[in-house]
Amino acid sequence: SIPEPQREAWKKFAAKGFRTQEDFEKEVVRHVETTLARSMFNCDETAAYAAASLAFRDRLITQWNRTQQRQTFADGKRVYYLSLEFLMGRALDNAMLNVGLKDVAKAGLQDLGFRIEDIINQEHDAALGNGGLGRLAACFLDSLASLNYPAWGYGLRYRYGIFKQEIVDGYQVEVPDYWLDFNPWEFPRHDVVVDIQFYGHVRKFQDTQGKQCSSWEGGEIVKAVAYDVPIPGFDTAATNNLRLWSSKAASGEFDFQKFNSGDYESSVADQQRAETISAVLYPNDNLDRGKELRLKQQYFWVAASLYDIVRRFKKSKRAWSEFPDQVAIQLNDTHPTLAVVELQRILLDLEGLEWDEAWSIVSKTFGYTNHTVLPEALEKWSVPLFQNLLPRHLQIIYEINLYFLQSVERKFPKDRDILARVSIIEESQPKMVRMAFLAIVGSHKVNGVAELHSDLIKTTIFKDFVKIFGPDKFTNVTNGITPRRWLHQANPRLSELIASKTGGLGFLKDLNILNDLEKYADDKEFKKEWAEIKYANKVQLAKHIKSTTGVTVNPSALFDIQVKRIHEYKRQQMNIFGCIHRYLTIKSMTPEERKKLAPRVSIFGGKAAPGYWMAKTIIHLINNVGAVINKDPDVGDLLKVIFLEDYNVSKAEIIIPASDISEHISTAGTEASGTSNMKFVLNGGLIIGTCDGANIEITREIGENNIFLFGNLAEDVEDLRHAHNYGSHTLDPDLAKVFEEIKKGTFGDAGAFSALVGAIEDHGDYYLVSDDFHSYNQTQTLVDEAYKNQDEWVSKCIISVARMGFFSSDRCINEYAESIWNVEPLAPEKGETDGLGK
Ligand code: BZD
Repeated sequence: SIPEPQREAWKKFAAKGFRTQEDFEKEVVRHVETTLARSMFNCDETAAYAAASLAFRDRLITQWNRTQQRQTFADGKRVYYLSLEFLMGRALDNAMLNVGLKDVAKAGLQDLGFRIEDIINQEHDAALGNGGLGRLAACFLDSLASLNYPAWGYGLRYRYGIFKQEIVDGYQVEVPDYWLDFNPWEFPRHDVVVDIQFYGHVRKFQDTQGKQCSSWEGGEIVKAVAYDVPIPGFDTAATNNLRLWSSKAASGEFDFQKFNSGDYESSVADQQRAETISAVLYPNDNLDRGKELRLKQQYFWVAASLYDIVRRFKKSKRAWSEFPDQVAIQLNDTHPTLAVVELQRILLDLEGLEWDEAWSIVSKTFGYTNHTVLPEALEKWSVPLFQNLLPRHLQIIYEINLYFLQSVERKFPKDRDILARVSIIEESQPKMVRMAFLAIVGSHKVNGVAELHSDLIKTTIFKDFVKIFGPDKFTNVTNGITPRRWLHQANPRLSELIASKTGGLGFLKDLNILNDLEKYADDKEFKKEWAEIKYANKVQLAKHIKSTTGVTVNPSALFDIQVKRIHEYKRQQMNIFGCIHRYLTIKSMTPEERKKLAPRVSIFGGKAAPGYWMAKTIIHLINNVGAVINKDPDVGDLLKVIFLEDYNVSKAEIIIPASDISEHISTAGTEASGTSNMKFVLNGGLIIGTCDGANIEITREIGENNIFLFGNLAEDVEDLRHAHNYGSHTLDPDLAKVFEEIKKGTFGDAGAFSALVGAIEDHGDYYLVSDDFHSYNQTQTLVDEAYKNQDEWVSKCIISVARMGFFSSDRCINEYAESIWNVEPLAPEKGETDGLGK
């Protein structure tokens, strides 16, 4: 660092970042003219976006520096959130709002000849995630910074995020998402580089004191390079860090020895192999495929992150026993579970601690969040694959398992089967490492993401572990969403209206303030404004639908929306069968009867994993049904079926504020939480849903008069499935008619949909579509009726929003901080907040 006498000069010239409109404009022009080497004669919207983003990035990095200095100086406990996915969406709008300078930027851009909306729309989404799990991580980063927690996110800097979805002739086509052409939001840290080892072998030896030691040797090295993304908190100078690792060949550009000996191709191949590690996000959600490259990604990211965390800890010169007082690491699902093993290896092999001492540190450091009970999503790795890629880690896992099983045996000497049930190693062919079990054994707390889900994991998949470790190790932290992005940014007019009645933007920091709205639930003037905002949001979505699909929809119709990853358990198939049922009903009516119907637009969106054939078939059916219904003159405005291409975070910001009703209709017990349900209600939409995930707590908060629940309960699912397989299974008569229509070819080649129909008719209807179909349609009729009474409908929406305070991710992060991490916020000093716009 700089010697004391010279520091005055540094302070004098310290970067400050702009505060006023004039300074913002200066910064934009400077970036256009110098960083981008352009001028006012060739500054298009892309360049203006780049320059505005760089101006904000510069401002954030000064706040970032101060935040990091303050945290280092305070030397307290930090949280590290390890997630393979961060579904961040766009950064510019978020930065402007969180820093409180959007108005300044708007005026500044206008003065320079641009409309702020056009500039914001230039940005490519940072789509480094699949769905709920990745977006949750992004909401958590926003809350951690906004609440001033000293916290870092660690992830992978994928060159390709989740694929772009195109719909061609009704089919999903995947297009690569190359998003790094120009990314003004990251800081490459070419000086923060970590060597990561793979393959090789383990050498056993005795040290000078005669202690048995192990050393992992040979194999190959790949470099991990850090890229930092500043995360601004809302209305605070605190700016946290998201560190993403990028892989690079250890030998630099290429291996010069090979090059010089004429082996050019193989030297390039080495380089490419290294870079492949961080090349692409696996596009499967809730499905484990066991591919070697995925395990490589996991170890690469975990090893680099732990190296960084341990290095930071070692600077403080504390005793190792204090590690868990300084460091809390949260495992976002099992994807980072190798961190448990890697920390044990570092302490044992590199730092020379004894096993028990090391293990006591490790198991106090980690917390594990489970996001699913679906068996096909529970991660397992084949032992031979592990043995080859990470030989020393496999040894350590076996040892962890040995000590664990010994303790279980001592506790339950008479239970002969329990050992096989809870073993981290599954005795299959080949043997498998059960990552969830390893995560439980290596963590001090395990949490589910909604009450029902947390109860389910305790009574089903992790039941034995509750017996072994006691119930206190297992807890619930119900998910939340950030109101900054999902209300203020996505629905600025509603946010403004709420602010006008609740005394400013304080509700964005304490969402329980929304309670104040309840007194306006019958206020004529307020309701009128509320309804106007919803209508305007629907007009905006209708425009988007028109421009992307060519279909005209009526903004006065009821907008019924289901947007999420396409999955059989989420039951988009039930929704589209419901649309067909509605269509058949309309067709069978007289024109007089039709006049009484409430017009409806059914909107779908979401990606199918590229290898998930059934999910792709569902997309195909939705598109084909839309093509038939949307041009049927008998139907007109009464029903439109729309599939919106390429659902992502920035599209969600347009779609969610425009909904009247949204669908969260998973088979009871399958959706761990769901978070879009929270977003829809917070934006003044009602929901139709099953008693699943967070729907149950949403009902508890907003009241059962304000939600449309239907379907079988989680506790009955097992019996129903059993009855399908061993008893008689009669198809719901309305569903049978829908199937007849599909088989007739009304929606294109019936053969294309035979597997979808067959799964229900002939193969056990695992997701209980037929069992719930009647209840679903009946409840949709209740929705139609309720929507006709607009006055009451709007009151329901207002009351629901007023009662949504619980679902802020701020509440959720405070719960993690208190009950799992044991960390305190560290607020900036007073002067540091200077210049924050209000
Ligand atoms: O996590 C989702 C659950 O399905 C939702 O119910 C829950 O609300 C959110 C947040 O807790 N899970 C995922 O999104 N899972 C994945 O995306 C995923 C990705 C890779 C591998 C396995 C699962």
